[in-house]
Amino acid sequence: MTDLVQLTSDNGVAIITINNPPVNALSPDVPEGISDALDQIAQNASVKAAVLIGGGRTFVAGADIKEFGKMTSGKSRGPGLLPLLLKIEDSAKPVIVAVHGTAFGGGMELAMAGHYRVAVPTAQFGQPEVKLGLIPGAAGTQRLPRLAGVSKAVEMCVSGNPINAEEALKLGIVDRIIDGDLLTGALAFAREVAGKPAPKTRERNEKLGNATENAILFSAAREAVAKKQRALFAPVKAIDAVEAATKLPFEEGCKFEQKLFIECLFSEQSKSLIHVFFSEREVSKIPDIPKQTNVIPIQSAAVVGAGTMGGGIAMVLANAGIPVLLKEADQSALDRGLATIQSNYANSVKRGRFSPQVAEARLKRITPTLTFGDFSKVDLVIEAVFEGMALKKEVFQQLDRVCKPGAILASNTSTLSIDEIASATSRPESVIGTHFFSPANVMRLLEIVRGKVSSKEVVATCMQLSKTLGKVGVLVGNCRGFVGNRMFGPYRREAQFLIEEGAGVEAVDQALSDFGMAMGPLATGDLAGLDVGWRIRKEYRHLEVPGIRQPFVEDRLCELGRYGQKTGAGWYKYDDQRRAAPDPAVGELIRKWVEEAGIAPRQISPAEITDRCLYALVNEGARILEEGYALRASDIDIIYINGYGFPAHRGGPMWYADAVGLKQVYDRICEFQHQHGEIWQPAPLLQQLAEQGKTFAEFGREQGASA
Ligand code: 3H9
Repeated sequence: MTDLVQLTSDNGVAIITINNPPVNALSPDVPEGISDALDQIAQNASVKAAVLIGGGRTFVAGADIKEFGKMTSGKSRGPGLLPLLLKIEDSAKPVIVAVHGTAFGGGMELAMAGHYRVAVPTAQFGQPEVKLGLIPGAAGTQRLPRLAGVSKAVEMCVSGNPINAEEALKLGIVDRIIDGDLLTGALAFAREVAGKPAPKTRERNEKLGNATENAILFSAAREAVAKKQRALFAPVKAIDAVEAATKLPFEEGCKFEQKLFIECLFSEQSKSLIHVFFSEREVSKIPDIPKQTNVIPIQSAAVVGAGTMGGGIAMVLANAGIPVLLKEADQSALDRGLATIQSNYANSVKRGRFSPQVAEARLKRITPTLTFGDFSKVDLVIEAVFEGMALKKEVFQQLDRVCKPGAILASNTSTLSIDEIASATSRPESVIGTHFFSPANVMRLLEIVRGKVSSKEVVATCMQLSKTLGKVGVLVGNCRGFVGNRMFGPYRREAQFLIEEGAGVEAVDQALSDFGMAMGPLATGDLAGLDVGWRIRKEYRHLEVPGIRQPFVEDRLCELGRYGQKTGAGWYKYDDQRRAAPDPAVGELIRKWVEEAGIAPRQISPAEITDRCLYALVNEGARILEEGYALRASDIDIIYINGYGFPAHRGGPMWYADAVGLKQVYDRICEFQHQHGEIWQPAPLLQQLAEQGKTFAEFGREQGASA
């Protein structure tokens, strides 16, 4: 027996308890511990059945993901679960698996090897491996169709989404829901089945369907994957593996699954997605803010400004159960804002996302107001007024007058200095940036901008609040554009330069969407509104270095009133459903303007398009990292994946650069510098790491960012 697994008994029923906090992952020694327990149970005549249960907050969340990196570098042979699962299934005494929390991945596979499964009503079951670029690797693709049917098995293995206990019961994955204490219920179940012949999942073939139906099902699944998960490797392999369950004997099917699992494990996509998994959890660790830092309870909030952002933020708060005041300067703006919120909720109800009752309860939490009257009661205010420093300062002066001491005063600014905004108050320590992304109720990213004197409590509260709101909060420093938009500037600048040098509008967007970006940079501009950047460029023109090349085509489009989707025309033209179509008029205009500017058009390859745009991101990311405005390279990756549509299977821009090799990225940037001038000056950190043969990830570790 190992320390991670305990064996006890209760009146003739053995209890195997896995205790590997926090999530009982199947780390080394856990499978061995279960195996030892089974040996002892087999030898003990007084034991008639066994319950396998997880200690702490969950059953088993899967294989230990940390081990995968060791497996691919040859330092570990991995969990080797298959023999253990056969041993459980072959146990002469029935094994009842008792599930609370999650039975995910290897945990689900472990549960399916038991003869029976019981679960609390809140338990969840899933094969989420595909989200890590993997497929189930311990017979999940072979046992799940035997328990739940082929169609459900395909759905679960391809989407990675879990199901609840009630559905698992209906499907035949779970045999009984236990309403009271799980262990007591599991022991009672064990006594009922002890001594009776126990079913082995691997021998249950009745749900494996027939060849004709299966052929239709698999071909539909492949078509759907080709449409929705076109760039991904694992979903296709998951289908292949489940299909094998319907065609091959169990042992052969397992061998086939193993082969595909290993292919996935060694793929760049899986390495990238595992990086994303850990990075997303790392973001909440702030080196100078200990876990026990006091957090301010947020029981009520207010939002200033009921425009697109303000309204969206009010919805996010209301959706999380926080009552919120929504303030506007005049009645008509307030009415417009509320009408948008109402229609957003109505749409969600129409799409079946939640019931009309839920929508009504959420809407009720939003109280419209034209005054600051009730602001003295709230714990948090988020300002989301028009992006201009003078107006923001005016609002913060007002908030300073009306809000109670200790209330958090946050700004949703996307570009302006938090310190300057804070200087309008007598309590800059309570001021912070909470930069939501549009649409605020959909996008997961929340940049939390730490001012020079934002208190640790305020930072810790906002980091925790991001989780309550269902967002990924990433702490960033107060520089122009913060992290995301600061990097987005050079990225979009390159897209425009490429256009001015001869690339077509669609060619630029296509190259980046082929790379995996959710949208091309020009279409993104149209969505966000080209006038936003135009206004910012005008505001900051005085800061530009004289003689440095600036793109001009987008400004010209704005001068013609082509602001993007909202005006029906930008880089593309749009119908009244906001569907984009190429606009030959734009091509003509560009040709004319470029000729006037004396630029000779040339052929530009998709590879040059992606290198120029992506390396512009990376170069700026390296500066941000060096200047300390992001805590770690992986934080930048999380920002780009959750806020800018960067493909998760590429791991984020900094991870992508590491994967390409920083030397290669640096050399290419030097080439661009040679061709296009100082705008491509390589970031000193990039040069240093490239010369040392290191990665951004190693730089983070050396700085102790993850401490
Ligand atoms: C698999 O099973 C392959 C198999 O087919 C067999 C192959 C042979 N391993 O998310 P949280 C850590 S693939 C290692 O903040 P929550 C996590 O990093 C696996 N560590 O909590 C964090 O650490 P820290 C399939 C893990 O309550 C801490 O636990 N399974 C693992 O919000 C708390 O995590 C999955 O993909 C793990 N498997 O959510 C499930 N899981 O505190 C992945 C978690 O140091 N896990 N950690 O930052 C999850 O989806 C969520 O963690 C879960 C809990 C829903 C379980």
